[in-house]
Amino acid sequence: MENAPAPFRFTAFPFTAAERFQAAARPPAARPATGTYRRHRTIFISDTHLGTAGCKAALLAQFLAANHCDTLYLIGDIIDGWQLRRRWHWNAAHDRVVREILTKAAAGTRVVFVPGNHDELFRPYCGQTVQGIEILADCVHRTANGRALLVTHGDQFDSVIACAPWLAHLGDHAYTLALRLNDAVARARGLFGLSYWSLSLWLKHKIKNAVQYIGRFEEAVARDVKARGLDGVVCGHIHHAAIRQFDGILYCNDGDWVESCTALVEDARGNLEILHWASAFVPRAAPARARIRKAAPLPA
Ligand SMILES: [Mn+2]
Repeated sequence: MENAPAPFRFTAFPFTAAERFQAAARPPAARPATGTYRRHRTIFISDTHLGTAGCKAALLAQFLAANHCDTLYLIGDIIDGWQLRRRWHWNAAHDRVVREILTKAAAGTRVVFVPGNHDELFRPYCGQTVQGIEILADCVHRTANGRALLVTHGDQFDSVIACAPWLAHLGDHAYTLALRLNDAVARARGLFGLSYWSLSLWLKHKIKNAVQYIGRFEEAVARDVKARGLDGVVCGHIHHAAIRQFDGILYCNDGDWVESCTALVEDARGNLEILHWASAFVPRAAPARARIRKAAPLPA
């Protein structure tokens, strides 16, 4: 057991005095009225990138407060460890997200954390349970209608990251810049009472290469899952929510909370759908309600 990692302990998150002041000055997230709470069998979220300025932590905390589930899967890139080496960003909204997750775990929700590439620092702790949260390298989720879905972050399918980590980090820097512009646009729209809209998300959808990349990623994941003899997969990583069929394999991606603010939810009968939390969110309007984009009926 000499190679076993030391038990994981929560340590104080690194705050700066300025961040503490900013956090205290912000109003708390609008908490939806009790009647708007939604129950799901399962919620899958990923790519929240807590610790970065791009994380839509206030919306995420609001989503977690308003949506209950039996099982919550946190599918990687939840806390952005890469950011620790640059400028760590943490405020009261980021705190609320952690508190909502821990509250769910304490209240009996099964919470499973599958680390991704940005939070690979948690990978040595796979197999441990911390504060009621199971940390697993990956796992199989069985839906209410009996389908076996692989739950994994998905970075192992990304040839860029697998072959050249420096290329991924370079791309990450360029992306951080796009996200900063994104927040300026969001602030301007907020001043005019417009709903949140993502510049970087729009750009990515417009860029042909990105679309081709997404397609290749989705196919690679589906091929691997088919070879394992499973019915489908739920992953994240590429920040592009989708429910698609590939050659009899169900491919689900729960999106992200940096741009699109999406979650994948399963109801009591095993139906899966993508929940778009941001599109219905208008600043100063309360309570915000999620617009549900109905997925096509899936074979059982
Ligand atoms: Mn990732």
